[in-house]
Amino acid sequence: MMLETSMRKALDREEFFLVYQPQVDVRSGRIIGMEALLRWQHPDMGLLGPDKFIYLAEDNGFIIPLGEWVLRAACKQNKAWQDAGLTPVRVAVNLSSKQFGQQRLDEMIASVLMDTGLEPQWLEVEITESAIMKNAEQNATILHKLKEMGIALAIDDFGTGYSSLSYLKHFPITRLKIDRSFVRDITTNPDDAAIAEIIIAMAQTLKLNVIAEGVETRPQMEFLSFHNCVEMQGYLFSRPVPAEEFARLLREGL
Ligand code: G
Ligand code: G
Ligand code: MN
Ligand code: NA
Repeated sequence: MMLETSMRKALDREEFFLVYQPQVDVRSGRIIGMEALLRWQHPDMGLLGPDKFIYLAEDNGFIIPLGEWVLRAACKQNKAWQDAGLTPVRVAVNLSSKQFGQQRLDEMIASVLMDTGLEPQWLEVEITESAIMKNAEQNATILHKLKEMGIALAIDDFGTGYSSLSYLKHFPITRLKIDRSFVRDITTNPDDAAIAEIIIAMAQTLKLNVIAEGVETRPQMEFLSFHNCVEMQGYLFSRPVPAEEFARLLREGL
């Protein structure tokens, strides 16, 4: 069966699942959040990452029900962990630009929060610069509604888009995620180091939180924390892990 056809059946068959990657405050060493990342356990093709099927779902419209499923599953899981007495943390969910074309994205998100009982402060949505800019005016309206609801808004892959910085003024952004392409060679490439430092300084000036992605080594971590970026995500701390394992990390620490 074509991947595109089997995708529609896969939701009913519960072949999709989420893994969670910790976000850490390196000052305390504590988990302060997690990014929910989609996986597909395909019956014939094995485990598929989003790079294998998200673009198809975006092309054929399936991203709308799939994106809602992801949000619902992430919020439900986070609420369940809170109810079980685990340290409350926020969950970050990736949104596709196609979901903004959806009528009433803000209402969909509000109803998921209502249904799951998760308070909005524990949800963050991640959007790329290009997704925001695709339909800037309409998106600004939606994002302001999310902000009024108390939901956090992170810019994913920050620094890799082609957009002007002026959108930072017009959108209610709460966090910048330094793209991992700048982090990779941060200790050896002066240009990457300079870019990361500028993003951190800009976030401070604009009173935004900043988190570094793709942190894999201690020297990268030390460079970033020396330059006042203390929130990090990457293999140095943990890979994205299944729910049961994430619960254990929350309970016992990293
Ligand atoms: O988890 P992984 O490193 O394989 O993710 C690869 C890409 O897929 C990342 O850019 C990530 O933002 C994207 N991605 C992961 N989960 C989701 C999801 O639930 N929805 C959307 N739209 N993108 C996702
Ligand atoms: O684009 P987005 O930031 O949503 O993508 C997150 C992706 O980054 C996930 O696919 C995740 O598996 C991957 N990732 C997370 N930590 C690391 C890391 O330390 N190194 C690398 N190379 N990839 C990472
Ligand atoms: Mn992301
Ligand atoms: Na990213």
